[in-house]
Amino acid sequence: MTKQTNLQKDVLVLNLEQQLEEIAGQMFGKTVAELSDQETYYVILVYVKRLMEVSDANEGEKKVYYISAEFLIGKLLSNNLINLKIYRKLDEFLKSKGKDLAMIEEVEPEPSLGNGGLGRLAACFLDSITTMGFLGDGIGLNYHFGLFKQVFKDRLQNAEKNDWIEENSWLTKTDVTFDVYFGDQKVVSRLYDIDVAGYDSGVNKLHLFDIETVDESIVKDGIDFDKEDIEKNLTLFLYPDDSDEAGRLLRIYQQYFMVSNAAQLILREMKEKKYDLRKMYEHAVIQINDTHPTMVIPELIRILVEEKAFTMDEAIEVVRKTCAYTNHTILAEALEKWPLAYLEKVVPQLVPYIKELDKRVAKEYEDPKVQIIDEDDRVHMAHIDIHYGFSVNGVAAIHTEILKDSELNAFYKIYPEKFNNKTNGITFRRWLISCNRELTHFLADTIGDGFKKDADKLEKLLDHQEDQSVLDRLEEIKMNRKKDLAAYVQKAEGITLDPESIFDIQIKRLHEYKRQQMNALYIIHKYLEIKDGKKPVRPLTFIFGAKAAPAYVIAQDIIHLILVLQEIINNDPDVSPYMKVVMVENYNVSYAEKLIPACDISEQISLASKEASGTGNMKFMLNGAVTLGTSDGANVEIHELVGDDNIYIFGEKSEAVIAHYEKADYVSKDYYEKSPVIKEAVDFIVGKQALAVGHKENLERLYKELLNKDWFMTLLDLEEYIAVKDKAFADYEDRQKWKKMMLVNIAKAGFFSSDRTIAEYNRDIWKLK
Ligand code: 8GP
Repeated sequence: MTKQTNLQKDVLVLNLEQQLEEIAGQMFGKTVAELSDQETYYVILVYVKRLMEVSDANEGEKKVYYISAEFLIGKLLSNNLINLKIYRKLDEFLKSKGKDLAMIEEVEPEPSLGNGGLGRLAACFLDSITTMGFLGDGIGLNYHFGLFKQVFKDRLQNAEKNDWIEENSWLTKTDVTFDVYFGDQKVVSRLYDIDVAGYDSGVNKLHLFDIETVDESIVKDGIDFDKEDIEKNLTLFLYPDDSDEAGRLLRIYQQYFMVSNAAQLILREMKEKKYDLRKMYEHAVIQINDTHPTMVIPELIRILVEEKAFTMDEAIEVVRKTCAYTNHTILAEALEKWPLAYLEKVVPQLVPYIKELDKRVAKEYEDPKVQIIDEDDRVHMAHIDIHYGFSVNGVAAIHTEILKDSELNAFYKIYPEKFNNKTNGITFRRWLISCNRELTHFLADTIGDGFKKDADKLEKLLDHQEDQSVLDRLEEIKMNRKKDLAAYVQKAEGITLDPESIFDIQIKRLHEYKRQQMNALYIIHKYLEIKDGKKPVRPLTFIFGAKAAPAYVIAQDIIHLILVLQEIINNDPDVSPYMKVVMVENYNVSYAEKLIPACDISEQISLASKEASGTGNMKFMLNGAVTLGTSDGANVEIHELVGDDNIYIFGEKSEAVIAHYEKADYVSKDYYEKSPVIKEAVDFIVGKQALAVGHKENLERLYKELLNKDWFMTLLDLEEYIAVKDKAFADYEDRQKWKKMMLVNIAKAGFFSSDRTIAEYNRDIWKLK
């Protein structure tokens, strides 16, 4: 980038006030002081986009392309201002015009481009890749309604379309279009870009492909639409319902659309830079985020063979050296296996290549577990990645070990050198600097602001463990965030929270393996204790936030149970002074940014072996919450870092859980019958009180599921969970001890910066300069 553009940026920053006044005049014919918050947001948006446009792009001889079905980026205004280092300047200017930047941030709609952990990780990675000065772009789809909006009606989750794209947005329409073929059917794509600004660094891009014929008006009731009209529906929703064949086919259409565009974009950039395609791997590395982008492998091979005169052997070799795969889950349901017939229908041109890849594997290896196409003619997408990529990584130490030892053991035996661990991380720019300004300022005053670029510097806080004023300030800041949250929840949910109570929070996608139902059973247990006259020393507040996949019936039932408990408990005058339950509606990134800083106890209670990593656990720790969790995912590494005294760990270990699955010897009813405490809590689900408020069908189904199946072993750990949780609540009263725990958790969080994770990806996999 030339000096000229740097200068341009400096001038824009220097003239921030004049620029904003000018844009306000052009857009609305008003001065900044006269603008509404909404208008002010649009004016700032235009200004910040201009600033990023003239910022230095990151440069390099090699680029990482992070392909992902989701990018859960959250609102962008605050983060962009922080990363561009103009937050304070803008804040002061707006104040002088009688405006509050925090209120303006509220106006921004949250992009609906992601679902859960894997999507949020992709967003943190883009921030860190850019901040660390690497050349790296994200590639995904521009979903118009993305993930559904959750609305509670009659204590049930309803799904509505999430209409997030406004006329003025962070998206920039480019003139890049590609032809994408589904067999003989041609569609034309259009690229939209979102600039990604690094912290005190250059910019990269998030490339989002769309189709111009998309028709939002075909979505009628809730989120229903004609699944067969690909030209109209292709980029409407993220993870469209796949409970029928049309839905599953649509997912394949989306995946191919994503990777065909990605392959064309990458090859175009290779050509523009006059790189030798035969050495593509020296200039490009493709990180395949879970299996949704897997078809990029056969697609690239196909193009190299059909259009670039490569032999099959040559194409396979080049692509193998370019592609790396990240696994985010061992849940069978998430390991994609597409019937060959579906691929024949959607992308017949890829099928000969997939068959060829399969044939080569079959020739070399007999083991049925490592074949690409199985006996039922299903294509195992992860197997393509593992055979035809150069790296396979898990996302936390224990997860990678499980992949090596059990889930992918047959592959590990063939390719031990491909397997590596990359423990997840989070960007501190969003999950500390942006969401908890007061804590950030206090930390900077106490230990210097080096931690903003080098997260390990947070450890300096350990020198202040005996410093009473530091401990007291941490407590005070936590109280301030709890008050902020209480005010917000009052407004958003109409529920009054007591900031003096303990805030116990479980926020994540709803899934049986994450065991929100176990938390609900604890709440029932507590409720009955209080009814019995055993009151907690201090009131307790249990907060949930979770969306359930619309086709996942039991997950909906668990939401229903929690909403029923919320109703019963909050309206029971004997109990509500001592405990409250709230399930916040439409939990998303913006809500997380309010909930996490206000949390005392972070619930990370998945069945050991099932949560690949978790990243919420890291965000909570960084904001001074103490983890109550199982030995699962990154909890294990948090435990190692903070030591036994600064975390509450309970439950069966992963080896024992895996053994239960192998021997098929877990019988939930045995636990129910053995323990009066468990029995009482489970029976409550279908007791008179619950049925008076809730729906019989949902509650009975959940009850039966817990008693007769309980695939994720809720009852296995329930008694220990109750004991350890009670211990944590009791310890909270030793305020001095608790404040030190908060301090140690913050101090030890540095390891979980996504800057560290990205440095490791680069060192071991990407090798960018
Ligand atoms: C999540 C894992 O469940 C979580 O433990 C991990 O921290 C996160 O990925 C980032 O690595 N997995 C998913 O979000 C996931 O598998 N989503 C399915 C929709 C594909």
